Order: sequence, then structure tokens, then C-alpha cells
Amino acid sequence: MELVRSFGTLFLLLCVILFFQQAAGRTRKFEFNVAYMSVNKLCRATRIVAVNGQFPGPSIRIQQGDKVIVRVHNMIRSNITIHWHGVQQRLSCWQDGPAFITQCPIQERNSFTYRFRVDQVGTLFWHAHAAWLRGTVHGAFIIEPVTRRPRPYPFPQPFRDETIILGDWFVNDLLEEEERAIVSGGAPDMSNAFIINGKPGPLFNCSATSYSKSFTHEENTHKIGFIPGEAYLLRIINAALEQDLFFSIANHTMTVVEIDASYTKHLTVTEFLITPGQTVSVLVKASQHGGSYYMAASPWRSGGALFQPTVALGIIEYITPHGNFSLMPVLHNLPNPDDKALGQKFQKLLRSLNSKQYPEQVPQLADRRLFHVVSLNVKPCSPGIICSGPAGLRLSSSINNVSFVSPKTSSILEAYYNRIPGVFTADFPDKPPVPYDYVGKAFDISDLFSETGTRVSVIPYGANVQLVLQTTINLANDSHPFHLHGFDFYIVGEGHGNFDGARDERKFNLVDPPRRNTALIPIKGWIALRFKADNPGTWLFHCHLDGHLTWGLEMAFIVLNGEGPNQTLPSPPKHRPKC
Ligand SMILES: [Cu+2]
Repeated sequence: MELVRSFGTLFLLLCVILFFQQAAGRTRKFEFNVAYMSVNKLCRATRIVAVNGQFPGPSIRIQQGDKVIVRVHNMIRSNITIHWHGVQQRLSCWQDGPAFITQCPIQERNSFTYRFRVDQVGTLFWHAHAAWLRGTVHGAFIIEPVTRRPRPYPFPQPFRDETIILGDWFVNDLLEEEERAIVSGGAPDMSNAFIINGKPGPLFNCSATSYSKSFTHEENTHKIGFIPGEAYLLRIINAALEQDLFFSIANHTMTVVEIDASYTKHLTVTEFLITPGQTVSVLVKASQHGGSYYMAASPWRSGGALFQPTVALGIIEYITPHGNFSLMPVLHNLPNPDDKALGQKFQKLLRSLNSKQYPEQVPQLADRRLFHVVSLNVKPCSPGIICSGPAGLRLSSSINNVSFVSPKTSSILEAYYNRIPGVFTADFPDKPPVPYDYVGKAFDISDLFSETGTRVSVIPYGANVQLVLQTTINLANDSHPFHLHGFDFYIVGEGHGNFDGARDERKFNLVDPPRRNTALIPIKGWIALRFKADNPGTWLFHCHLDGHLTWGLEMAFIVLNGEGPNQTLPSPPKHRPKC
């Protein structure tokens, strides 16, 4: 009897230990081998860089509170880093990943181990953050809620969840594409196709001899099985290098429940726009009795940029006791790529959930106001060479007339931490040097030269930052998806025309604005973001179209330390790459 009782006590003790271990988060280890591989797509073999021989790369699926350890081995002949896109890296800025911003890149035949804890929940992704490698070096980063809760999600438990990674496919080597764009000084080549989980779908008929054969071909077309009556959580990620995309499904509506790992009020839509760098999770009820239905990733023309006038299709196939006898999946009317209003509508409709169980903390006041004017520009071409930008010049891009130049000898974080002079200057302007009518006046090319520099904006710990981004009509009426590292921000307002603080701030939504890490600045318009700068370190802020990134459309914030260890950037990892 005594023995039984002590076993009982031991068992109870074990349960308590296990419970607390789970509550404190587990440690999850992953190995990433970065290497070349050959992929057949669009009738051609293309050499790509991929992780563990997979494209898209391996999914990381963890639980909220877990510690993640990823050992990255670089087996290609270029530098690489991995960025955990949307992971806030609280007090772990050294693990964020952008090359020359928070770390020196991992050189060939070298390794680096990333270690960080994740307290967020939802759908994010990881991608390379060096050169254009992110085009093929990317994968899902899914953080599940702690499942022992009776209701882990703020919506009905889905029957299954499916990850859908959208991308663009280039038949040429991406690093060569990038080099060509840099040498020519003009706009980069457009992609050759869009893809859903690596597959372009039946509109790219290649290996199959007939249309009906190609659409059932699993190799070319991504398929998902639906059981009638069940609810599915689709986690959609736009990992494309260059393209804003509409996502839609024939004969099905979608209820948006989460964006960039933040829960939203339910919003039912027939299509939505997703920019590179964004994620959108939707609940889809399998409302049909049977048959097959296309899902589509179709382009949106945000500005003057060229794109493939084509569509990636995947298939949702109903699984019924009688099998599936549909010969041809149902196709729907796709959104018009030139419908500017439709593209920009979705962001305006989003609201954070902001419930008792999932409260939001929107900064009600701003103590640091920044006004960033985003412009396309020109730079001189190399002497004796005519570039393929406007008037034989080189295309460039700037924020407040500063086109970013990446350091080469040290990361900005290292230079800040170890006080290395000459790497950056702490004088990024809070507003444009000369205000003008940003959306009204077309400039002469000679007025479109920008400055260059590695200039950062220094923010005191805990400041409530208001960051207004304004687009211009310089060279193109572009919109830009801007991504902030280290923080989520609230989109408290957006509008058409020039931003006017006195008029527009009064209309800000400070109750339930959407919280994201990547926002679309409207064409000929502005967007207002707010965030609390309570995570010390160096945080990149940039356009998530890689062509624009190459032209210098990025800047960095340094958030200073506060008081005590919980507000202070820890020391760097001992074994980190050298520049
Ligand atoms: Cu851009």
C-alpha cells in the first residue's frame, strides 16, 4: 500500500514537472542545409538554392513559448543569412538575420546556429535575407497556440490546417538576375510564372500532352482535399520576390481570422490582396457537396511595373464516399489586375480582434513623430556606360531622399554594440529635407537624384513611435509593401493624397486597428503606423519588393536600451559569422 502511495506521489510530481515544462516552452531543434538543386518547371531545368533539398523549404511548426534552435550550414558559393520574418526577437536582435544589419552573413562552407524564443501565435515564414536568395530559400513558420487550453483559437477549431505559400518563379538563376539588374541599372526582369506551393498549375502546359491531362498532374498543380461540411484553416503566405497577389477560390467565401500572426475580427471576403511579406489565415467551410474548384493566385498591378499576365492555379478537390468524378474544376472570375481600388480595399477593412482574452495595446499618444517619404530616384551610371534606367541613368530609391547603402565590414548592430566608427551615421532624417507636393507634381529627371548613405534613426527605449509613410508619383505611381523587423505595428490610418497631420490624425483608429509587420502604402497616398519601441537593437525597415530593396529602399532604426536586464540588449552570441 505504501509502495502504491509513493508511486502515486511520484506520478503526480512527474505530471506537475511535465506541465511546467510545457508551460515554459519546449526546445525545438532544426537543421538547415543550404545547397544548390535542380528543379524542372515550365519545361526547363533551373538551378536554385534551397534548404534540405526542398522547395518551398521545410516548414517550422512550433508551439507558442517554444525555444527554437536552427543550425544553418551554407554549402553554396554565396553568402547567406536566414530571417525569421515577423518573429519579434524580443531581446534577441542578434538572431534576426538581415545581412550586415544584425549579423555578418554566413560564408560558404560555414555554419551559424540561430537561437530564439517565440511568444507569438499564428502564421509567419522564414526566408533568406541576403541578395535575392529569398526567392527560393523560404518556408512556413507556424506557431500553434498552446493546445491544452480548452479553446486554443478565438474561432471554431478547424478540421485541418493547410499552408499555402505563394511565390514567383524565374527560369533563370536568381543571383544572375540580380546581377543583371544591378549592372544594367534598369528595372529587373519580370518573373516567368506565379506558383502555389512551388507549382504553377495547369495554365503552364508543359510536360502533359493535353489540357485535361495537365490539370490533374500532381507535379504541376497543388491540390488540397476537402471533406464536405468541414472547416479548413488556410494559412496563406506571400513569399514572392516582386509581386502583390490576389488570392481567391471558386464558389467559396473565406473568413479572415489572422494576419501576420495577429488575430482579427472575422471578415468574410471572396478575394483579398496579399503583398510580399504578408500572411493571411482564412477559415473556409467546405460548403459544396462534391466536385473540384480552382484556387488562384493572380497578380495586382500596384504601379508601373511589368508582370506576367498569368495566374497560378491550385485545386480544391472534394473527397466524398462516392469518390470524385468531376472532369474539370470550376474556375471563377478572377480579380482584374488593374483594379486599383479592389487591391487597396482589403487592408482598410481589417480590424484587430482586441477582445478581453486577446487585448491589443494601441499607443494612444505619439512621442516621436516620423514622416517618411518614399520615392523612386535616379543615380548616375558608371562613367562611360549608358544604363537602362530613364535617360540612361541608374534607377534608385529613397526614404526622405536617402538611398540606403549596406555596410560591408560589419553589421550595424555590431558597430553600435562595440562602438565601431565609420559603419553608419545616426542622422537619418525624421522628415524629408524639403517638403513638396508628393502626389501632384511630376519632376524633371534632373530633380530626382537622391543622396546615398548608411544612416539610421535612433529611438529612445519605450518611445511611442508614429511613422507616417507617404508615396510619391516620382517615376511611377507605385505602392510599396513595407516590413518592420522586431515589432508589429498598428495601421492606425491611411488615405489618398498628401498626409496632413492636423486633419488626418483626428481620424485615426486607436481602438482596433489591424496589427501587422508588413503594410501596403497606398498608391498616391499615405499610411500611418504606431508601435512602442520596447525592444532594444537594430531593426531594418524596408520595402519587401526585392527590386526596390536593391535600389536602396530601406533604412534601420536603433532602439536604445532602457533600464535593467529586461530592457537591455544581451551580449552577442560567441560563435557568430565574421564579415
Ligand atoms: Cu517598393
